Amino acid sequence: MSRIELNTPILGEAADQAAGLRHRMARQGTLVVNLLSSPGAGKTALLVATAQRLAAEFRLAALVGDIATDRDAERLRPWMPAEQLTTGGACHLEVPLVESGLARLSGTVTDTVDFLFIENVGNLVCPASFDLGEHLRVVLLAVTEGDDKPQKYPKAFRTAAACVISKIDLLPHVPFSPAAAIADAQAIQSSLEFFQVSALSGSGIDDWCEFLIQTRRARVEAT
Ligand SMILES: Nc1nc2c(ncn2[C@@H]2O[C@H](COP(=O)(O)OP(=O)(O)O)[C@@H](O)[C@H]2O)c(=O)[nH]1
Ligand SMILES: [Mg+2]
Repeated sequence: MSRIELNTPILGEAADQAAGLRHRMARQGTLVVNLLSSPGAGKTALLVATAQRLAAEFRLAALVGDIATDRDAERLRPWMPAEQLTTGGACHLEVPLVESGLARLSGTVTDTVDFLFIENVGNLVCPASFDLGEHLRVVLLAVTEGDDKPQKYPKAFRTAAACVISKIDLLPHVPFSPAAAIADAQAIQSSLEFFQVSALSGSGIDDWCEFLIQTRRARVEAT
């Protein structure tokens, strides 16, 4: 009986593309950070708050995925070069779209950057399955979403290295237990690092930015 291998070459090609991008970025000293969350958890707001802390010392750039519009790239451009990746309906980003964004960025970013942030399409399901060649995957969970989400969307938490609990300024107004969310996420992946931040008040942003700097030092500066 003959056997037909389905998917394998395509998945192999995608893995090679992701590994190639990761290696190329590490060699030039760029830490690639892939941000995942449901829509509205605060990815763009976190990037603005991050840029406000880091832009004086580091070169930053962003690629922003959305199904439609370039509104997030517009929001980020006062702070860093940013290009929108419009998927036209697809629920996640893939490496070829990231590469096309990088090619467009090279029009404005002549030098290599220290941090490349990729804001994924708002969705806790599909983006978890696609390696974009990042060095650091971060999942955001806003306190307004409920502390039960890690167990409901385990892959996003299993594949991330860090979890940002966002909008903590709203904690007094919503029934959300950071301890419960952290315990559930740790049950999925014990090595997750947690940050409780508010992009609005700035609370927790310094620790988050220090983590980014240390991760860059460990992952790409030495290569
Ligand atoms: N209270 C509060 N609101 C926030 C915070 N971060 C983002 N938001 C608001 O949440 C909404 C969605 O934020 P946005 O950054 O667009 O989320 P994204 O879709 O994940 O990029 C906007 O109305 C933001 O102003 C925060 O730390 N605290
Ligand atoms: Mg956004």
